[in-house]
Amino acid sequence: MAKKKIALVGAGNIGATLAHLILQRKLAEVVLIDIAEGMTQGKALDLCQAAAIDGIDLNVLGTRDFKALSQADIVIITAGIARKPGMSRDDLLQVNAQIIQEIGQQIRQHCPETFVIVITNPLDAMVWLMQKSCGLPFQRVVGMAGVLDSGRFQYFLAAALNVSVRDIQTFVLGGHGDGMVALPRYTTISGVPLQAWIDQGKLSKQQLETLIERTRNGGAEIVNLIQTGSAYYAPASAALQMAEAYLYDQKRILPCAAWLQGHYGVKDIYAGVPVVIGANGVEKILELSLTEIEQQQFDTSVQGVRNLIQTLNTLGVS
Ligand code: TXD
Repeated sequence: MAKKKIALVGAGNIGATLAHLILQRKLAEVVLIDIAEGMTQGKALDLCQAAAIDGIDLNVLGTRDFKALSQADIVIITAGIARKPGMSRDDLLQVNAQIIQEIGQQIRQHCPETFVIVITNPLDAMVWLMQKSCGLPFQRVVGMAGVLDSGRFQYFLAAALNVSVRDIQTFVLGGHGDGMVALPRYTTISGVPLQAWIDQGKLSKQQLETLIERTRNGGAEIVNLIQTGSAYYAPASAALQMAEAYLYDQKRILPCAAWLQGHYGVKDIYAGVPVVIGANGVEKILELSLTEIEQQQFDTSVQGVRNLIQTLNTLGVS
């Protein structure tokens, strides 16, 4: 079987971590594209040597030449600047928007059949801009955030309940910002609704609210600790799940930033919702019924995305 090819545009913290994970999972050959050419070629060479040590016959190319995008099965975008302490994800808007536009044009030119996973922040607005820039069908341009945010909530909840992370299923929806929407009503522990655990006194309402707030601030908590950048191991693992679902046609149900056309009462915008990812990209959007309060939270979160897109339009970026 022909080897698959994943192009990573951005060879920084997330990009390089993702490259190593892809090799370790023997998922695909890797192309690392970055403007920092020496760093990129150095990381690629190091990764090739790691693969040799691990007995993995997959190559990694490091380059700044976007022609290397050609024939990529998947393109994952981490290019851009990351947050520093005190910065919000929205503060990255203008700088990263220009980068996303440039990369979108390269994808349009070199690999118009690919599947694009955007990671760069502010995520939902960057996915929207990427789709407009590259012109690929909506179902082949998706954003990674919900898998990360859900994973953070999963980790906090497992620790609070002293259960395995493997037994927790949950969704975090909406924009990848402070308004993201955790859904305790759709959270289960080994199939048992979270509410049953609360009713049995295993978790208080206050504790739950604290975990949800910590999830919303999950990115800032790590930025404040690291000081020189933002989270990268968990974002890389989250993107890998999406890439595997696409390459292996797994029909995984994952929370991702997807194009909404009336789903959840929202039109013409990207926001985090549960989707089915398979060989055709975003194959289906799953509509969960939301309470009035959940819907209000979702709408507020989506409005935050609309505000960013409005700012881009005002800046003449679209
Ligand atoms: O859940 C999520 N989606 C978020 C996304 C989770 C965590 C981090 N989030 C965002 O991902 C973060 O706010 C940044 O916008 C991106 C990438 O984060 P990372 O930590 O990987 O940033 P780095 O280490 O600064 O790497 C960015 C790389 C760096 O090597 C630059 O040289 C490169 O991007 N870069 C470019 N590559 C190609 N082309 C262009 N124009 C370019 N500009 C910068």
